[in-house]
Amino acid sequence: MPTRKNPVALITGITGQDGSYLAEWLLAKGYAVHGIVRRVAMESPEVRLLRIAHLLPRLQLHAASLESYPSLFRVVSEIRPDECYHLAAQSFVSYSFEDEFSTLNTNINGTHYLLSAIKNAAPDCRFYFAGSSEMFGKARQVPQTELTPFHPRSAYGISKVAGYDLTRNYREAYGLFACAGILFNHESPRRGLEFVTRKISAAVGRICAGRQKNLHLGNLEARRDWGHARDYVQAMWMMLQQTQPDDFVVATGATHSVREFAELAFAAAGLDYRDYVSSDPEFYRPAEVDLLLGDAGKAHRVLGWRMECSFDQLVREMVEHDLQQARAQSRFEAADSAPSIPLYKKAS
Ligand code: NAP
Ligand code: F7E
Repeated sequence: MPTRKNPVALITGITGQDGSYLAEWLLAKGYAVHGIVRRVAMESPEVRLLRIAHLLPRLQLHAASLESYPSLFRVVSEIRPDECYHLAAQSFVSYSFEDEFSTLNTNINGTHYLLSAIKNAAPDCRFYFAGSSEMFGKARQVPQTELTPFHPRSAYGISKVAGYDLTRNYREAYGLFACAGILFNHESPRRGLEFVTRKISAAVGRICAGRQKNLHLGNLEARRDWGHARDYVQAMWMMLQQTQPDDFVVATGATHSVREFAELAFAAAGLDYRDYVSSDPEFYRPAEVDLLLGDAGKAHRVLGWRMECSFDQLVREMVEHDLQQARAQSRFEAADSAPSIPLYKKAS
């Protein structure tokens, strides 16, 4: 564990869903929190830094590129962090079918450059890699544990297996305190609008506000093990507080279908999803993963990690947030002031 009075944390991907919750968690614990962002983010902070807008006065942001080893080395050398949480990635699985190359380049090289920079400039820094249940893909056993073999089914999954192997190898070959979390899907009102849960909750909000008429989804029978991002970032931190570096599955241990999510989300607003939702082949994937269901037994035993938010609470929180957002957007437009409404609420 860090011995400095105010330990220093560096987060890549701090502008994303997990980065924003993790930054809140670390600030509350007294960390000095630094984040790596793309240079363009500094140019249009009102859009690109939306999820961390409420934290900005307490954060120190650095422009650097995942594609550039020198830029990462410079930031790591300057800050010499106690802990580094590597969350930045092209994280949308569907997009990785459209552009395998950028997904592989960003996700694999970015992880490699960062690990190498830490090894060379801050070898005592503890490192967290954001692994994914997508690494299991065509899973050979259900539920999946840390010992389940990987069989990724997308460039995204492949990139995460490579990142996982790089992390393990830096631990074994160079003695870095490097951990990989194998996190199953986790959602929140800060989820990107392209992911199915937020696509649904945002549609419910817009339909109730009269801004949208229906919702086209892909495979309604696809199932996921969905938890709340706020609970999952705590597991990341817990991994880096152990005496030995190790890898952990983080999951709820229950799955639900996209159909069930939609049913609950529309019902939370008093609507019947069957009146609005249709399945459109456009949103099907060329290859789907098998039943991804996580066994977080090791995280429970070793880390003492527990999830607090149930599936029902998660759906309700997302829908309530998006109902408010859509209503606020309509009110502003009616008043003809039409400022852009933040898609994410402040700390919750
Ligand atoms: P997210 O909301 O999509 O955030 C991704 C972050 O990565 C953003 O800050 C984004 O920056 C940054 N990023 C993407 N491409 C980049 C590039 N080329 N250069 C620099 N930064 C780049 O993802 P998340 O849900 O918070 O997930 C965090 C991490 O956990 C990701 O690595 C994801 O693959 C992994 N993961 C997520 C889940 C999940 O269910 N959420 C599950 C397992 C693993 P911009 O804002 O500038 O785009
Ligand atoms: O899809 C189905 C889709 O895009 C979930 C990322 O955080 O979690 C996330 O990846 C399921 C899939 O997330 C639509 O086919 C149906 O079966 O919300 P998603 P994901 O692909 O599971 C993993 C763990 C990560 O690591 C990733 O970074 O929902 N689905 N209809 C749809 N999906 C989308 N996006 N849109 C639809 O209309």
